[in-house]
Amino acid sequence: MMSVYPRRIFVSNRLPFSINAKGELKRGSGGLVSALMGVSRNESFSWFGFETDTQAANQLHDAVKAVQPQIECYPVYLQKERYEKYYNGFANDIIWPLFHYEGHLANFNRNNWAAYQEANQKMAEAIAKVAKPGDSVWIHDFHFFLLPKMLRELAPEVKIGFFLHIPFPSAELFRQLPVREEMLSGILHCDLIGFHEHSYLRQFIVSLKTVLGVDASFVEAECEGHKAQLGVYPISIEGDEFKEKSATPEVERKVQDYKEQHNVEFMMLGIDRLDYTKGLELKLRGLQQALRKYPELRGKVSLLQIAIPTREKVPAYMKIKREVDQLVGAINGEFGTPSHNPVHYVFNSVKETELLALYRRANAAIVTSKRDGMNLVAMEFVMCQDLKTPGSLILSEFAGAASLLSDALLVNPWDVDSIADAIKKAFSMSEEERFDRMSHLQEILSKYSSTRWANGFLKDLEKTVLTPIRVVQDLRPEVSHWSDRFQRKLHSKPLRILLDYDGTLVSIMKRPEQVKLMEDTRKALQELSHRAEVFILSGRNMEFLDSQLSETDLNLAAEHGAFVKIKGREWQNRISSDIQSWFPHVEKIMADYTERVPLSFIEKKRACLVWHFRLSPPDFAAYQSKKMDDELQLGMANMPVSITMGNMIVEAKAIECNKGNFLRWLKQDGADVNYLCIGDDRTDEDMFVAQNGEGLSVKVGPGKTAAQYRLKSQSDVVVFLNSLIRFLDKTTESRAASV
Ligand code: GDG
Repeated sequence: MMSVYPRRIFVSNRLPFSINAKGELKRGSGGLVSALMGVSRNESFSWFGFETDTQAANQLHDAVKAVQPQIECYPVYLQKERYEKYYNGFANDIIWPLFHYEGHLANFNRNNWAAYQEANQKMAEAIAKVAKPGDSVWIHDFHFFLLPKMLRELAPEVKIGFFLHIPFPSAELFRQLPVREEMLSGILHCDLIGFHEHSYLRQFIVSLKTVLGVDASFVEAECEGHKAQLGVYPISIEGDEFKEKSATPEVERKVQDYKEQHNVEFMMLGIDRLDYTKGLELKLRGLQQALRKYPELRGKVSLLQIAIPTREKVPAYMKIKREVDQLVGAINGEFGTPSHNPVHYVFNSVKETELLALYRRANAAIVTSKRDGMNLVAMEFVMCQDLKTPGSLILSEFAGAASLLSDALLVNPWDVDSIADAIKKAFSMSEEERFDRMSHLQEILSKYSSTRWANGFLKDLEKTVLTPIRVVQDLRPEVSHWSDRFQRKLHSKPLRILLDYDGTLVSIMKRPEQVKLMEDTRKALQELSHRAEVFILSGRNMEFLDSQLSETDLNLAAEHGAFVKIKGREWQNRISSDIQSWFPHVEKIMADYTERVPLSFIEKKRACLVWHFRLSPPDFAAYQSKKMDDELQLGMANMPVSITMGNMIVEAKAIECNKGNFLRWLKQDGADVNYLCIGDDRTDEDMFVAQNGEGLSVKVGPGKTAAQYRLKSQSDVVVFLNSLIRFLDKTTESRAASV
């Protein structure tokens, strides 16, 4: 046995092993277990999962090790009541319906959300105790959206991969989720995120943009300085194993039994958990329509539907069970005869040999999921087919498997005629066509096994290069929450404070001219200016800053620092570059776009031109703004102007109009002070970067930043300023007392 270093660590809701009531060790089945066991056949690996039984939690690690020495199984104990809330209350009751486009069934509840957070945190802590730098941690599925971020905080040097086994829904649906930001920013701390299908990845990217404002490509998303690779990795099954297992004499005997029991010309098979996503009622309606539309099928076609009981106490599941029961009765009532029932319905699971024999016996398998991440049943049916007597696969185009299995008879399950016609087609299909389709399907699945799937993902994860991430610390506005380090910086030297205006001291308004400084903020600024040197550093022009702040003792810097007014003096011009070389050209281009985009307008200053589109139709204007940005970047490449896209603006400004440039200019006087910079938007990042890790920088609101700290929202700023005043007074008093 080869031991690999760095190690592979797998994480799933439950472990692949359990201990039953008799104390026996049982290995789980299912696609994921086979895939991961397959990939790690000759290597040691670890696996983490929840366990609610204390005894099993204590015994599992050693019990597994005794029979499979290469596996380190780590059960993470969770109290039954907490597990219920996290697993059923949040994962199954919120994420599952919402991600399968059944948003009306999602029941959001803050207590269950708290249990989900707690479960993710517990898992992160358990893994962090074991994982070493460089190890790869592969997290599976929707139970763990928060785990990547939590684990990253505790073990920053492990590689973290995440695979979603269910669809990722459209952004329009995803944004219904009350905790949408937390879920997305949690997962973005991965190094690699994988999906079954390209369309799921596409929807994920749209959600990143809509919910977090993060621009991502199909291969990469960057957030808070960390890069996550993105990819499509359709899962598969161990096809050859299924082929072999389904051709054993034991299975063959069962096939013969079934042929005698189900003595019907054309037997269709359905194997689904009785879940509302699987579209059982649509399948039955499709069969009903086939029997109505094509009388020649009556008495010759039947459906054996195995419905595996699941979540039986949940109302939505009770409802679908009632509907299926009724439909089965109705169809058998309408088309049954004393010797034939068109639907044979089993509400129970079957043993593996029975399952294999049923796959082999069936003339067709029928999958009509409304949404399904992949659907392994369709693949298993294909690989169990004997090519001497091949059957047909009827497959919903809303199952991820449809993107791999294009030789199936693809149906839109919402269209009863589409299902009915596919049943008729499968029934009448020539042996030659069945062979062609099935042999092609088998060829695809033999070349692409679950082991390959897992290997492909792991190889890509192991290839990723860890981007060192700088964690932006949350800063609560009240002094009692400030860290010692933060407090030391504040009082070690006199303070020079640079404050942005819009979005920092005043909230962003639809119309910039409507902005007004609140009285409590003005008062705080005035007070602060008696305890520190305060600069209001804004993109606004001199007239505006004068009109809003003239009666204060503040220093003002307009047009991103191109013009400065030190308290008690006149405005001073810092520009030395040639503005005329670019200004008229940029103005002309912006005027063209203003004509094209309704309600956009140009704000003209002395050394800046700003094109605003905050009132315009958002998607159209966002698209035009990107075109404008391209055009300006290209056209003005050699001019002393910088072009940037900001929050609903495109801005062209003289190179001196830069908050970083202004900070460097201030520093030239060599004063022995600490700089505290606070701002909310992209232009403020220039000053955060120019601080070079010295002093203190605070970003206001969400989003990527170079700042060290973050205040949650603009309304926190005034609370913070008042706390700062009290803090400075207190430290001055204690300094005076100690002299
Ligand atoms: C999730 C996604 C995605 C079923 N009944 C019996 C039985 N099974 C086995 C099948 C198959 C598995 O369970 C079901 O897999 P699916 O893929 O169809 O569905 P989910 O469990 O919902 O899985 C899904 C999958 O993750 C993998 O990424 O494909 O879309 O929802 O292996 O054989 N096995 C036995 N008796 C049964 O009665 N022995």
